[in-house]
Amino acid sequence: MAATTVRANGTSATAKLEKIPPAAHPLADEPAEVAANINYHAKYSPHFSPFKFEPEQAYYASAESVLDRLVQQWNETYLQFHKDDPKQTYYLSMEYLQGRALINAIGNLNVHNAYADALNKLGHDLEEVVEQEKDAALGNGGLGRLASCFLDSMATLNLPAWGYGLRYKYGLFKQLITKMGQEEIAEDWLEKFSPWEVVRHDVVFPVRFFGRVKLNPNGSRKWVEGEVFQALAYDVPIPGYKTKNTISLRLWEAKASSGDFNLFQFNDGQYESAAQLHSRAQQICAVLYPGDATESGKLLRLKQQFFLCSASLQDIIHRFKERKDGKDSWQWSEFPSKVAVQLNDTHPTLAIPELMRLLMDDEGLGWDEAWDVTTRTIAYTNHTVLPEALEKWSQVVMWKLLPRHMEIIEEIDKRFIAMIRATQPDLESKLPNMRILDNNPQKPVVRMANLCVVSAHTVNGVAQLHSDILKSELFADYVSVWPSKLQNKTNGITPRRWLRFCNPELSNIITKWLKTEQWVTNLDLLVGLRQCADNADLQAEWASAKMANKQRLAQYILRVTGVSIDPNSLFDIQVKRIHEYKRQLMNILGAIYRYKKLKEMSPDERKNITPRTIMIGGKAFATYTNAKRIVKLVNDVGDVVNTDPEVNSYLKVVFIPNYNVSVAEMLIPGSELSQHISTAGMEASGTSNMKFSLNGCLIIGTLDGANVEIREEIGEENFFLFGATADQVPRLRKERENGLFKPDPRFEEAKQFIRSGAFGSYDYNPLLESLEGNSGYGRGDYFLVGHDFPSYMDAQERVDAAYKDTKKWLKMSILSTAGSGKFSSDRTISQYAKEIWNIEECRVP
Ligand code: NBG
Repeated sequence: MAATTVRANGTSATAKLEKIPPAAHPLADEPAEVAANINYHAKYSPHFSPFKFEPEQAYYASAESVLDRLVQQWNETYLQFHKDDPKQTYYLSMEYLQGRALINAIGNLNVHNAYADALNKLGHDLEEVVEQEKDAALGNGGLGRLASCFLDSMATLNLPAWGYGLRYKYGLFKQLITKMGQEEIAEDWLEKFSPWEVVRHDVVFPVRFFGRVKLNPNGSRKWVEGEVFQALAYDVPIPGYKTKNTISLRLWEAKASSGDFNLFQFNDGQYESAAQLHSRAQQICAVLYPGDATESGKLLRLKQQFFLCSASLQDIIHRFKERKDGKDSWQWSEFPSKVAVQLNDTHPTLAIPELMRLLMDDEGLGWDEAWDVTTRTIAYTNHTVLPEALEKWSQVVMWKLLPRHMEIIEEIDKRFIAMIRATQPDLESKLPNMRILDNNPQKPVVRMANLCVVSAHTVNGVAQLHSDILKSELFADYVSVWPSKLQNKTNGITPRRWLRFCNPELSNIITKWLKTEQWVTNLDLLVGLRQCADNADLQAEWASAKMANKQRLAQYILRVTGVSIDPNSLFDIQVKRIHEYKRQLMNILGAIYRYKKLKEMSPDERKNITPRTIMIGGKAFATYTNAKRIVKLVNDVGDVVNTDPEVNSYLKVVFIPNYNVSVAEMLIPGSELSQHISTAGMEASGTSNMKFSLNGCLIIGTLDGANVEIREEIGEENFFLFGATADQVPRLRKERENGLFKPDPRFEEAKQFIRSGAFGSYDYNPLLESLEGNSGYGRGDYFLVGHDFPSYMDAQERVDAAYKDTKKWLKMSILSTAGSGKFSSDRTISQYAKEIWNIEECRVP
């Protein structure tokens, strides 16, 4: 095999390279021309010394070859947008979890096979080449991945839209599992370079921090002095699926200018102070979510947020004015008919006062006109109801960093109060909670979510249940003021990355049985599988695809953890950020109970047990101690269970290290059961639940987030439901406080087993304490693990029984895929386009 020879020395590939003459074929789609174009890049866009053509070199040359075509399509798309001048959407997000780009790009461009053949001619294997790419992980979890799925759908639907974000040097950390548990190490995705970004040296905007507000003689105000950095644009192409439309993800990088470099000081040996502003510029985009425990950490995060908002809005205004230039007369009031700005959570809230400032102080608009433009332009998506995740910025810090914006925010707050008093005096008592400023003298803060609700024309939640909770709880007071401001937009995922490309085996079966590939862009067509869910041939094909994916996954697990798992066991997976509300602790307690029971059984009794492999993966925030203890516990349980010869053919527990987009692409196709078991009312939506279900994986879960809708779509008989509902949670917490909670013996037994030292001597008491007592900080089982545990274990028994009936299980699996059509991000984005942004497709012919 070519790939193995290459891995051995790379010389065979170099020899093959010699035989293919390098030639520029930017639009090649025949393997021979593609190979020539790859070779062209290997020769004439060199990044390495010329003697090697190993998988790494092949990756960079292939990516550059793909970029040729993307650039062509990109330019055509820009041109089309320029010509048609449609209303455009600008999606502002502090996070994008793009993952790898190569396999996605050649899939969307429909040149996958051509690249596979071309690389073969060059002595390489596409799969191995693809593995060379580092994940672009400029995000934490669901929120960032959602933004990336949205970009894919915007491009595929030919929508005139842009993504804006920051070009962090270090994205999400790499998770290392050691004897101590999780360790974080910096992941430099730009270490060599990213072939997917194009720096736009002509797109640069100044961004100011600190300084003061100057009052002009005419009464206008101007923000002056302070520090000024340059925001430089790096564009990443986002190709649509089988369309020429290719849109941009514009990532800003902070720079200081050469004028800020003190040559005199430098020559005088004062190297640090000579380049002070340069090193401060580097800090801005150095890391995603710098720790904010310290004051300087908080300041840095606020700087990042403002940097994104200011650069993006200047760019948006610049583009708007560019179109208007040369036209006889135009008005700022037309701005909202050309521009829609979507705030992805509250992180880019400063776009609101920044747009006000740019319109008033730079463009000379009055308050009322600027406010009218701003509020008709901006919309806000809420992604959480967790109080600790609702951003509140210290007024003291804000006055220091952004004095003009604080003036504007105070004015918005003042006018909001006046409006309520004038129009809804009955809400007077609610005002302290509704207003933007919280002037608590101990710690005066700005409530970013309130600023968004007051200023945006539309506010949306991300699943029906979540949107209902926003209306009835978090934002309930605003509903009577603006009855139609709150909407729901249930999240979605791109079917390209999350089925078509990550699971080609299953995709081919679906295409064969539906007799069309249209489902890739019209996911509702999957319902067509329902009528053949009982068909023995389909079931056999379905089972063999699943088995192939499970085997691939088992090899991966062996490679990264050293644990060998049995592809004939039930593959049960929970992967997501580690958080107490997501209740990985319940999962591992269940595994512990299962282990204990297995130990107590006779060999004959064990023979009736459904063998299981429980896989748990996810990153814990570096300073979140309980989350880290959970990671440690899963690893410790795995160490004991997996090496216990008595039971380890019936149970394995594996912690999957460094969960990220690429790992998800491997895990999800090989999964049979996945756990989405958050405390009801706490997970806004979840999106991995959609990915698993789309890939024919059954869900055990609570009535939370999008689980509710998934269950509705696929049928309740195909969903393993358990646990309290969202409306019961407050009462259950009260009852617990009043000492009325009676734990299930199974729950007590599992905890006791940990305390007995069965999984080592690590001190798990602080973690277990969180489940004890009826009240108190970090106690009293706030997430209701104890309450839901018995119904969870019962549901797990139903899973074991169902898995024994292979035909039934396969039918449920097919029905999961068949019912997942609603969860395409194409559906979500079409709804945003129609119901929030009011934009239409602008297709490159
Ligand atoms: C997350 C929610 C998820 C949801 C994603 C995408 C934040 C603040 N929220 O449930 O926890 O699926 O957003 O909407 O990261």
